[in-house]
Order: sequence, then C-alpha cells, then structure tokens
Amino acid sequence: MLFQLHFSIVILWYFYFNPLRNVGILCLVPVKFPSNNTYGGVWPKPVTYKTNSSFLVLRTSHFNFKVERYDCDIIQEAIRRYYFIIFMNVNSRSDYATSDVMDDRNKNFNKHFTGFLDVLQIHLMAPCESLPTEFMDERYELKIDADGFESSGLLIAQSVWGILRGLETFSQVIIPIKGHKYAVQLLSIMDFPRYSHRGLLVDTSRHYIPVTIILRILDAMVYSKMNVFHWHITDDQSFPFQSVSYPLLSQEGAYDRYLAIYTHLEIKRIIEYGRLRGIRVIPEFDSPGHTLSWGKGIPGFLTKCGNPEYGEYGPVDPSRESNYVILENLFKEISELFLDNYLHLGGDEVDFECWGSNQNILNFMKRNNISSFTELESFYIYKLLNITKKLNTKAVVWQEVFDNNVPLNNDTIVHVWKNEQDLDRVTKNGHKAILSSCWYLDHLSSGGDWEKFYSCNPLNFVSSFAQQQRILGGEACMWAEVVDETNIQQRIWPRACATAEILWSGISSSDSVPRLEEHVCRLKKRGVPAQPPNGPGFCPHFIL
Ligand code: CP6
Repeated sequence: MLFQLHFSIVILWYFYFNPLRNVGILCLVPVKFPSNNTYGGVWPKPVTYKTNSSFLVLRTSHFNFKVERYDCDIIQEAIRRYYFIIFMNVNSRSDYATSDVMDDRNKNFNKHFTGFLDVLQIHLMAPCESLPTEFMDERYELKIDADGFESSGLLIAQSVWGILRGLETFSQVIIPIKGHKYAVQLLSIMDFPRYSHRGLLVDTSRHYIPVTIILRILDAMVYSKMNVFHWHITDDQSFPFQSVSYPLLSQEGAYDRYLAIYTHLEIKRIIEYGRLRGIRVIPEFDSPGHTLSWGKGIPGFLTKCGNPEYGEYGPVDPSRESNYVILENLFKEISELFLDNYLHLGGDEVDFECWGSNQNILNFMKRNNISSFTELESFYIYKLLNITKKLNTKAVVWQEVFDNNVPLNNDTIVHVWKNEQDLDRVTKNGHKAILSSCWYLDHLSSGGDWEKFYSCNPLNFVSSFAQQQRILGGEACMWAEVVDETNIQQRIWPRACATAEILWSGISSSDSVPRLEEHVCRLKKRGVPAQPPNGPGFCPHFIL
C-alpha cells in the first residue's frame, strides 16, 4: 500500500513538477524524423541544409515570433499566417512523425530531445520594401540552435522577401509529433533562388476563374516559393477585365457581364494579396492576335477577313490610327491599376491569312512600304512598345516578337514558348529571356508526369555564361481550354512544384520523389487540392 502511494507520487512528480513534463512521452519513445537526405521534406530544396541529431519542441502555449529589427505590415501579416499554418492540425490522427509510413522511410534515424524552442527571432537587416520587383532579394538564413539549456531560432535576411521565404521554410521543417506538439531539428539553412522569375501563367479567358480560386492559387504558389503571377487575363474567348475607359469590352466580350468579370476592386485585392506574399502580378493583354473578344466591344478594332474561311474577324487592324489611341487609353488604365513595372504584351500566333485577305490592309502595306506580314506585325508591336514606354512600364513579349525582328530595348523580356532551343538565339542576341516551352500544365501524360517538367533545366539550352546570365527564369503555364474552377488547382499542383524547384535550386535530385510526396501531403493539409504526384500513396496526417 505504502509502496503504491510512493509510486503514485513519483508518477505525479514526473508529470507535474518535471520541467520536461511536456515531453514526458517523448523521452520514453524515440521520435522519428524525415532523414537528412530528404532535406527535411522542404520543397523547393534549400541551397544548403545542415542538421544535427537533436531536436527542439515547440509548445503552442509558449512559441512566438519576435521581430528584432525592421518590421512592417508584410512581416506582421506573414507571422499571423504562419502561426496558423504551423500550429494547425487537421485532426487528432495527425501524428505523422510517428506513423508507420514515416518509420519505414526513416529507419535507423533516432533523434534526441534537447529542449524547447520558444522564440524564432526575425532579423530583417534593412527597411521593408513595399512592392516585390524583378530585383527582389529572397535570400535568407535560418538557424535553429541549442547550447546547453539555451536554444534559439534565428531567421536573417536583407530584404523582407527573404524573411517571407525563410518563414515558409521554417513552417516546412516543423513536424507535428505525438501529443499535439511540434518538433524541429537543430539546423542551419542558407538559401536563395537561382532565378528571380519563377512564375505561373493562369489563363482566365478560355474559362473564367473566380477571384477566390485565384487567391487560393497565390497561396499555393507561396508554398513552393513561386513569385510571379502571370495573369493571361484576356484572349479570343472572353474579355473579363472590366475597363473603366472602355466598359463595353467586358459588357460585350465577357462570358457574363456581371458574373464573369474582374473589377478594379477585385484586381486590387489580388495584387495586394500577392504583394503581402512577395508575388508580383503581371497582367497580359495579348494582342494583336488572340483578341477576338475585344472586337465585340469596339467595332472596327479588328480586321474583317476578306475570306470567310479565315473567320469573320482576325487580329487587331494595324492600319487604323484610332486603334492606337484606344490602346494608349486602355494601357494607361492598366498600367495605373497593376503596380508591377512590367506588362506582358503578348504578340504570339498572329493570323496572317486574315490580314492577307483584307484589301484595306494590303493597300496600307503598299502605302507604307511594308512588304511582309511579319513586318506588319512588327509595325504594330513597335507602336505598342512605344505606348508602354511612354507609360513608364517595361514589357514582356512572346518570342514571335523577337523572331520577327522587332527592335527591342534591353529591358524587354522575351518569353520563349515554342522550343527550349530558342533560348539560345534569344540570349545570343543580348535579350533577357524567360522559358515556358517545357512547362505546359495542360499537356498531360500518364502517371505522375511532373518528372518531365523536372528534367527541363534552362541552363542546358544556352552555350555561354553571358547567355546564362540573361535567363531570368521561367513560368509554368495553365492554359485554360480544359480547366475551370472545378479542376484548375488539381491540374496545377503538384506538377508546377517541379518547375518551382528547378527555378529555385535547380538540378533534379534523387530524393525528389519522397520529398514531393511529403510536399503534396503538406499542400493538402493546408487546403490546396493537389493531385497525387506519383501513383498509389497515402498521406498519414491527412484523413478526411
Ligand atoms: N494561348 C495563347 C495558347 C498558347 C499561346 N498563346 C499556346 C498554344 C500552344 C501551346 C502552348 C501555348 N493556348 N494565347 C502561345 C503562347 Cl503548345
């Protein structure tokens, strides 16, 4: 009896007075972690990642972020988001660090409890910038350390964008463990992107994509450290941009003038949402091709084809001087609304046959000594580039503009979409380039076909170092002929994650399969409907 009482007191002491009581169970049961060679399951893989064989425990009741130097709204908002993400558990079966699946993956990998991590210090070394740009610095260092009883977490960056990327990494190395607790290994990460332009193109013309879905897509971009939302907002099929200067464009050209449009207010919301996450929003108003929807709101804007075989209308009528006035007014409105320094002007796939069938166009060419349709397209694009130059915006153009010898200034970025090999010609001519031809999300092949995206390394397609320097990055493209609000996210994720990693840290790595499995489980846990990456599988912490 006495013995039993003593025993109970010892047990009571253990749980109530032992400073380690919060990890009482942990001390007895070894906890298994993702092993070093999977980079803590971080996606995209950090440039350098070192770990130690010990871990710290985060307690929801104690842990906090502490901003030690420069602070701003972007950091405060990010802290709010990440606090939620880190300490969210989908359900009580979420102890995936101790699940059978993880055990199998991490045989012989035991870690030692060394203490608690109560604070992540955030050191931003220079004042916050307010808007992400092509020059944004995303480098960060993340150190989780322990020295005796002292443990510390430190995130350092020169720029607020580095703080954002570092917080994302921090959220990915924290692992839910048994008993509603969280653990992090001692680690040291130094990380930065190899390309400054890591984009996702979303086409909102072939199908209207609701604003809420666009915001979810921006969320998921951040989880893979993508930083450019290329908004292919208009095309032949619909004109969902509600223009203040030309309201008829969406009234006549949208799928629905009330239900399938983006207002200035909604667009501002999307830009602000991106800004707070370090995502640039670059709109594309593609012309002179891909503009059939514009014609409904502005009579006379398009070329009337002389031969019905080519359709009723074709590209913008480049011979009509008043069209350039319309373009100037419209692009003035656009450049004031969208805050980025860049606009995407399109310039792809112009239908020359329609132009060639229109007698007015042919006469115009004769009068102006224009001897070919590529020259006519150049004439148009040249005028459009001058309009945007006047508006103080720089331009991205599809590769045809370069292919057709339009004179381009150094700021203009050429977007390669036909063939990776074209990167060589573009950069040899001194132009900056971004690549998309190997990353079409609408092209499906069987199984987990992200590996075909993953094997596309932009560096393989140019011959000199100077040319390599001109590659700014690339974009995965979600053309929307066969996706709408019901399936666009599944089509994008996780396949665009392959592009994201190639552009962040590059070079396919052997651990990418299990790491992507883990990343997809993470995306699902955070509410992103991502499809299975490889084949049969199971997310141990995600049971609906
Ligand atoms: N829409 C627009 C598209 C494409 C382009 N522009 C496209 C077509 C074929 C392929 C890839 C993209 N769907 N407006 C070309 C940039 Cl393979």
